[in-house]
Amino acid sequence: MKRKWWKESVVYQVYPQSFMDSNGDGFGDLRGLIEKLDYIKELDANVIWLCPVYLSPKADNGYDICGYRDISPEYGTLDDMRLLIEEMHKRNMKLLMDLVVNHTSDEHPWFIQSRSSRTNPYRDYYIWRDGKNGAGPNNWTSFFGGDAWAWDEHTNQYYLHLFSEKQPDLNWENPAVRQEVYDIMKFWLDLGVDGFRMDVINLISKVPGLPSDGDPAHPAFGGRYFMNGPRIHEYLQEMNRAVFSGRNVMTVGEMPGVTVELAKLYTGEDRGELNMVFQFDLMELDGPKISPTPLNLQAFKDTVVKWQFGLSENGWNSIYLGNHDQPRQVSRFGNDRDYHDESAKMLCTLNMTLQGTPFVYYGEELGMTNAGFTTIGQYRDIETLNLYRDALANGKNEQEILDALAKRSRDNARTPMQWAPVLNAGFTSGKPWLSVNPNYTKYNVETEQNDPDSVLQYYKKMIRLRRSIPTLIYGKFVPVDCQNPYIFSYLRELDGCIIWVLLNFSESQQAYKSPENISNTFYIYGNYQATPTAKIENLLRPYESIVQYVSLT
Ligand code: ISL
Ligand code: CA
Repeated sequence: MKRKWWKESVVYQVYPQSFMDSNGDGFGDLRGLIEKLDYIKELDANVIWLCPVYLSPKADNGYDICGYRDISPEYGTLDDMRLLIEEMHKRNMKLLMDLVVNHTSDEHPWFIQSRSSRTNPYRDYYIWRDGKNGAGPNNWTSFFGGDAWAWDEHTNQYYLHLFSEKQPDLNWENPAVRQEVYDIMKFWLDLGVDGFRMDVINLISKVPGLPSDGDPAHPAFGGRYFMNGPRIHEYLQEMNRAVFSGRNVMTVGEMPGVTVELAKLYTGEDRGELNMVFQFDLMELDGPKISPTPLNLQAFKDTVVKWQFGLSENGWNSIYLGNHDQPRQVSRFGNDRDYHDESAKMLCTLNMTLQGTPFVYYGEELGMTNAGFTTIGQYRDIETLNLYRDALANGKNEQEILDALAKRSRDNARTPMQWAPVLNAGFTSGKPWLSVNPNYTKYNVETEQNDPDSVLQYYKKMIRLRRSIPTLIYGKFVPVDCQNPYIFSYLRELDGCIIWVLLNFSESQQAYKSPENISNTFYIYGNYQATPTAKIENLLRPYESIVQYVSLT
């Protein structure tokens, strides 16, 4: 397997609106992020993925862009961006920009032109179609609820929007659109950024003719025809030739609906497409957002194993359990009430010991939890508000909806970063755009810096281990005790160096099996004090995690 800097990196994801507000307007900004670079550096994450800061009317918090070469004034200026890059490079850190090019804002000048007349030169920058029987041309639905087609009265056609109506899809079939995107990417690389996280990038190629989902006429495309279309590999390869030649960048493509088989193509070493993808299999194990179901550990393990095996030879995984679209990982996969610290540390251990590049979402390193909102008025996210509206209209009970949102709304992970046990958690001196989680008094940077047993200290230690032990980066993944319903256990092996990871996903003590030919173990790190009990009786305490060297006979 080839060694690469982006395989040896740990990425820290910043949701800029919620990270640090430098001027008291309640919104995080670039100056705030710059103030906190030393904090991220000390964590030993070396790459930052910055969610969108471009000019945007913010219908979807910046994932609706109307100026790709400008910064939204709430975040700062292009000069602030230059300063951020300079300050990061000084610290040997790299910056990934969020590239949102499946769609633009409806307020982007291209779309304003496009919708002005059927003959406008920009008409074909977007996907316009005549309707069928008084509705859109096919049955596609928006990720944010409702029809994916919006009627334009002025030109009497529908346009496609896989997200909100304010996010019309670009027409990648048009070579001029592709050229525009490549020029934008070069602009940012020339400014000094080190790579891109590409938003829903497998949606840029749709199946020709835009057949309705489920239409059996196109068996090769799996029944969902707005994703992984026939030209996707061509586009990504073209992008590489046009933009990345001669540059040593990092790329990660966000891909709803991607399979292991497709990911092998997207990340294969000699294919010239992407370094890694974000897959959604683990995010879809606990039911739809509006009606969540409990997690099944066996399914979780099987999914991790499938991806670890699938991309072990040729390709590369990204490792994440949370981001700005998902609930907080300790609330979802751990137990944020009775075993908060133990389970937050256990999940950190998982993230830092799998094969693939780990992503840490801001605040995860403190054990930040779901928001705990109880009324709809507390939420701001467009997806959440639409889900609520649609579910109510479908006759669902309001309390059930609120319970579901409390588990799965995207706003759970967007509450302000918890810096200190002071007003607004030290995030802003003004009124935060989204409420601070009241548990900031307990889980915050200042308090956790001073507590040797905190989740934060554990992250610092685990990230350092991850980055300094080649076996944890490149080692082969070998599952152990596969059918254990409570414990996830696996080896990582490289050049005779073997590391054994044990993770208890349950609230009680559990027995585990050792690999058969084991002769000796040497404890590296864990989330409880090391005791002989675990070794002798093969028992793990609630949410216990242990990382150890082993020798085999
Ligand atoms: O979380 C999701 C899956 O249920 C979707 O809400 C999410 O929109 C999807 O994963 C795609 O996400 C990306 O593109 C969206 C943007 O809202 C998300 O924040 C972004 O990560 C549209 O640009
Ligand atoms: Ca601000």
